[in-house]
Amino acid sequence: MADHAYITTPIYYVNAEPHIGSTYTTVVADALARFHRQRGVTTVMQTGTDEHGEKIAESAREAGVSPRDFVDDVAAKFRATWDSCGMQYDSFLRTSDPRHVEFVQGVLARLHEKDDIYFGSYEGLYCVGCERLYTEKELKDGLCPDHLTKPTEVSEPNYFFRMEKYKDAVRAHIEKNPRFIHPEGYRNEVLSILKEDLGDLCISRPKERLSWGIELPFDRDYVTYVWFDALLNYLSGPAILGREQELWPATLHLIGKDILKPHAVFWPTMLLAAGYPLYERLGVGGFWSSGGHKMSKSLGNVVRPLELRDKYGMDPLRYFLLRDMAFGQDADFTEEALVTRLNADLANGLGNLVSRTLAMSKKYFDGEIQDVRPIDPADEALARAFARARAELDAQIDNLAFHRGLGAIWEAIDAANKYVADQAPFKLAKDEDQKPRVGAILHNCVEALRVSAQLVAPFLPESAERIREALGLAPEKFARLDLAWGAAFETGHRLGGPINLFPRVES
Ligand code: ME8
Repeated sequence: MADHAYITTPIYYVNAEPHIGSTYTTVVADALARFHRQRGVTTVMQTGTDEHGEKIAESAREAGVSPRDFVDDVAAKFRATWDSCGMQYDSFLRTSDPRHVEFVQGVLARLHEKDDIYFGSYEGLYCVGCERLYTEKELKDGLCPDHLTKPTEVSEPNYFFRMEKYKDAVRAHIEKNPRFIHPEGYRNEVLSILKEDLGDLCISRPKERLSWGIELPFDRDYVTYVWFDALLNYLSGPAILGREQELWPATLHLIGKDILKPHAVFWPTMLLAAGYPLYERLGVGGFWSSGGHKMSKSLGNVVRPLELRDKYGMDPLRYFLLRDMAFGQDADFTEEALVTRLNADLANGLGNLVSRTLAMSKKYFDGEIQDVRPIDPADEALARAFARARAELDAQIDNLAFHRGLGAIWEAIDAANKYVADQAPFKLAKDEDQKPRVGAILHNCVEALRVSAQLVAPFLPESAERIREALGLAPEKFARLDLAWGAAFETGHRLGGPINLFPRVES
């Protein structure tokens, strides 16, 4: 495993409030960050807000407030939402932060100095929703494929970044590094984009038309806007933390498929021009629809994370998002599907294992852990099922296949529930001579719970913590993933009473 993990989410536009899409990418980043921290890797997760540009200025105008007040308000809402959802980010980057502005101006000045930024004429079809120019070929029936709106024709003198100059080097890098863009389908898409004529990247707007941007240090009549400003957040964040040397290159940029081209084409060319090594990996996620339709305010089907958290709890929401979408592919969100997962995997699976283990321990031994011996081959098979789950989880997470990783953990949880049914301690307990074996079976069940809680901790942090508490296990011991089976609990250790981790929801 790498010596550090620096994981980023996109910085979200402040013209919309957090919804299930931004929540998904942030949950993925948070789960991965926790996964690495749990394995002792120095980890930084960064998220934030993208606050400059035409569409933000427009939204502020519509709200009847100044852009500054507008962005302060929405950025605070993002932060508060992620805090309420328990996201453990280490850095929250706002592009209106003066330290970010200064960083961007420094890069602009250097690139201008080496003639990688020049003054030219800007003409083309511009989509304000995407804040970028489109070629005729990229449009669908003359409309932006994402927003289904007609782009505006623009023509004005502006500053350009020499993207073409670095294009071949980026292509060679992607060809040489199969892991650079994941999943492979998006890698192929980028390689074909890079075979075409890209042109250079317009990076400015005349200030008289757009004042809500970052002033170019070499021409105060112009500002830079969205992409040149936003992408640099991944570098300015570590610089603000004073950890640029340690954290760059980023180990993983997580994005949605809508912003593939800026991240896989604009950003690496910018990095090469500015003399930075390229980031290690781009993880491209699919899109959530809502009830079979694209999420939109006008359709009234925008799914809000806090409403779901209040209704079902944050862990069930996290579980559903990570389990029901194969990372990279699209998926559909419905509350029914969430409830199905909650009842089947959480309540019947993990929740059941927790409640029956603690209830039987209480009933037969007053919550006291017994000797793990006598050992039966079934006990060893159970321990092996959890060792396999751990290995499979690590491999699947490396592949960003969260749904499969969780599937591997649940195979072990199912094996544990089957172990209880097969070993039937509730039957053996009727025979006083079998008491030592009943004690050993329950010790194994407690071990299964301990390892289950450790494995699910990055994905279901609140539940893992509740299980840890119920088991009466010290945090230092819980943090150790490599604890041998049977070594976590001394004979005589006291467990807490049964808990109802995931109450069933009637649909
Ligand atoms: O594009 N399903 O910001 P943005 C899944 N500021 N993920 C979704 C989603 C959906 N329906 N909708 C949005 C921007 N996302 C720029 C980024 S980065 C330097 C600048 C997620 O607020 C997904 O991760 O439009 C997508 O890439 C991101 O939100 C876009 O957020």
